[in-house]
Amino acid sequence: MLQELQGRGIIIHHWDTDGICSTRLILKHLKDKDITNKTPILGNYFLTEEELSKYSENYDYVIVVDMSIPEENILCLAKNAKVFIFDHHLGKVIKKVFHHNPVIKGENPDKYPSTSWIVNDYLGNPLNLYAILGVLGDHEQKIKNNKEFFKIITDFSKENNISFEELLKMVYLLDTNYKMRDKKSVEEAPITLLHFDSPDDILYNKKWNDNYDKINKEIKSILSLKNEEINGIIFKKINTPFNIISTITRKISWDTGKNTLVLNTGFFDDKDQIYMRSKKDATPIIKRGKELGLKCGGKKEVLGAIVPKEKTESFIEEIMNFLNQKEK
Ligand SMILES: [Mn+2]
Repeated sequence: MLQELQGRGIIIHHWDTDGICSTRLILKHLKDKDITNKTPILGNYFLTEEELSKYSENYDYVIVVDMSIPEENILCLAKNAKVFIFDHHLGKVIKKVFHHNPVIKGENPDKYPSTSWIVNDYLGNPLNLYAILGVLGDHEQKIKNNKEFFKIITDFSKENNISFEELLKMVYLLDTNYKMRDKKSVEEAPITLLHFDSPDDILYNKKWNDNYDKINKEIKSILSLKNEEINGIIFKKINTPFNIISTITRKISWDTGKNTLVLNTGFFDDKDQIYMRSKKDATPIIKRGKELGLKCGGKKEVLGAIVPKEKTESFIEEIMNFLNQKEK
């Protein structure tokens, strides 16, 4: 279906490894077309008015990848362009466009662990490095709990003589682009990958390795600070200009096995970043955030939100209450 598209196209993708690799797969598939790629302003799970008008007026088709942007954004894009969505985040089906997301159609998320996997499958490609890196990007070490996919990855690494650690390192390197707040480099990454022919090209990329060292230093220093714990919930307040809140949250929640809530006051001037990993289904609190008019989204056990500073305290309190409620 994508092959039949005419005119100018644009891919709007998530800034992380899964978004970058999914975009790389689509760009390769559509290599003869007039197509470009952009990521939203880093940290925004929506498009601004300016982005919306630019993208809907200048392109014949828009492919949204690995991002659950608000329905009204999608409908706005769909006024003048054909819209396709490939995603695995929670949300509701947008019927007016081509919305390929097996997870919201009721499929088991464990069978569709990344957008790269969904895209690769849709394109009918054989297994490849990029399909795998997207999976690993979204799950890291946790993929070991998904027997089916851990086997796929282990077999792939044996056949291609790449260790699991090297695959994981590739993910960290690709993710450095957004963590350094470098939107342009995020957008260049899928194209860079098109020109690579060996995994070593990723592993030994100088810029990504330099980024990696800087980010690691910041993460280490943040993790070395003592965590606050309230009723068995880890609450960590950080103040960093780097886009590492999801990494910090993951690390703490996976290391402690506890519900984890992180607040970063250092990313935006007028807004805060909030990130939560829960042991129970996060859907109700994501829904609540949306009711409150906050920019938020997430997955099975994850909430990410961007909150005007004056609303931070009350939303943190709601998340705490949500985490304290016994599961029915
Ligand atoms: Mn993803």
